[in-house]
Amino acid sequence: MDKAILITYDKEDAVNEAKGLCEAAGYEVVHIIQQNYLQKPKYGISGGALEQLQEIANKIRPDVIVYDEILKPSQNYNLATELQREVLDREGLILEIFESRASSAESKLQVKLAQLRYEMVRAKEKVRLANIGEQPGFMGIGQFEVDVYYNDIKHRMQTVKKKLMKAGKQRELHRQGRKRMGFTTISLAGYTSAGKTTLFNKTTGETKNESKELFTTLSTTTRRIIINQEPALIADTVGFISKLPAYMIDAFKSTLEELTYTDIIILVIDISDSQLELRKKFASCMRTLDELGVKKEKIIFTLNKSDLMKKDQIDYKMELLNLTENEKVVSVSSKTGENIQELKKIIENIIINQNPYKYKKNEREGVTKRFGN
Ligand SMILES: Nc1nc2c(ncn2[C@@H]2O[C@H](COP(=O)(O)OP(=O)(O)OP(=O)(O)O)[C@@H](O)[C@H]2O)c(=O)[nH]1
Ligand SMILES: [Mg+2]
Repeated sequence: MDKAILITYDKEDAVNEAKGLCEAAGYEVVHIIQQNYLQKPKYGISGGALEQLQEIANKIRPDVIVYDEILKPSQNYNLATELQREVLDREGLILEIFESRASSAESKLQVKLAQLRYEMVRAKEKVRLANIGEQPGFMGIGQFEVDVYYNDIKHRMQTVKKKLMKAGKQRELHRQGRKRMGFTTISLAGYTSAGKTTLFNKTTGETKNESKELFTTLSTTTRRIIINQEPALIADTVGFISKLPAYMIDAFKSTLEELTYTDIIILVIDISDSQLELRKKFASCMRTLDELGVKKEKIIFTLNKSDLMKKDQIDYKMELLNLTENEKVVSVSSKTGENIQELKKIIENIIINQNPYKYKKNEREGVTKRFGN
């Protein structure tokens, strides 16, 4: 396994998440440098910290230095030159994970687009440096090569975007089809590693990959389940993470867009997280859902991993997230199956409320309501 030195914040949750990302990308973290501030102009870290890092890197000889924030191209260049090693910032790291995980044609395209955007930012910086007459540094290439390089990226981006647009249209058609057939659609959403796939497997009898590694799921899987004797569609989705640049969310837009059109969203929350992590991740999820234009009424707040917590701890955390008054809250364990029936009941009620006429009719005809598969 390749070795990494990790530069991150002086906080336990930041360290854990960054380590998780490194491991998901296939790096073993052999040393951690913690800083309480990470946005220093020239190297991202202070001169003192840089010296310390140089010393350690000479001893350990890591394959890569991971910087748990977004670095400007010039900062990345400065740092890599000083250390004579590859430097990977948070964006680059997440891109590596996405690249290794993408399996469907669409997710591969989405990752490609994100990578090209990442390159584009760097190409722009090269153009800027070339324009002010500075040696672009990176590869010591001149204005002409920079232009060629820039235009090439632009061109490739257009090609990928066109293909993605086609995939998006295909999705739209599927969506309309589902609507015509009267299917209720349910999507699982939540921070990466919250347990979406585990819950998906539990409710559908599927055996999709679940793992403690971050970003196990990158493409959407949809399955049919029966609610009130009617088929509904439930979809597993890509997880959220904080400090992700807008363009990356944008690249995954057509996948995430499903959340905008879905009838019900099961927001999976890992209740076993520390208070700090819990609040941070919750805020990050709510922000992303809001940006996608999801209505709050559609959300079922599902506090997962209840098997790891005592009841009063769960109650306390529910209060922390301001969810006590909300009737669409349920704590479950996707592992043991505890309270999954409760969750299904909430889904049932929402469906009945969303289609009052249909279900009144069923009642009159004496159809018994049942949820099962
Ligand atoms: N104890 C416990 N562990 C759980 C529960 N649900 C999920 N897990 C574990 O949490 C980890 C993450 O689960 P996943 O289902 O892969 O999470 P995800 O939200 O799909 O994650 P990504 O696809 O990576 O975004 C796995 O190791 C699961 O076994 C639960 O109810 N209790
Ligand atoms: Mg998953």
